[in-house]
Amino acid sequence: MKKLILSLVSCLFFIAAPSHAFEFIEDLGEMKVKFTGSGNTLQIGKQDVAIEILDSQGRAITDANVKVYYRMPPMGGMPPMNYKTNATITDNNYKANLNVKMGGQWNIKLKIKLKGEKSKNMKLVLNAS
Ligand SMILES: [Cu+2]
Repeated sequence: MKKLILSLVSCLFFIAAPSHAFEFIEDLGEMKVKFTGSGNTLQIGKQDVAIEILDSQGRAITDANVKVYYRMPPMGGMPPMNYKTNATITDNNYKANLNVKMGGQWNIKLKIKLKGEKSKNMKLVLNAS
């Protein structure tokens, strides 16, 4: 199952990111979420990732509350690693600074809360290197 997810993820990279940047787009009900980073995949160490949220008309939603959770599941006697950071908005884009402590598979969850609505999650798996 992990292998399947990873190969799906690499296919997405191939389709969505021919150059040096990853980009994932998902429709979460009324909003469309675009998650991008500057590397081919997550880099080990500190980096900024960007989250763009568009409404059904394609207009940027700039007053959402956006949190990025990133987690490495437990492996070989290593406890799970859990991190969370708040994204801040600049120029219609939410930015979050991640500090990825090690290479391997990370589960990413973008938790997005629009005013007066329940929060919605976008989940993906990235292989940091
Ligand atoms: Cu690990």
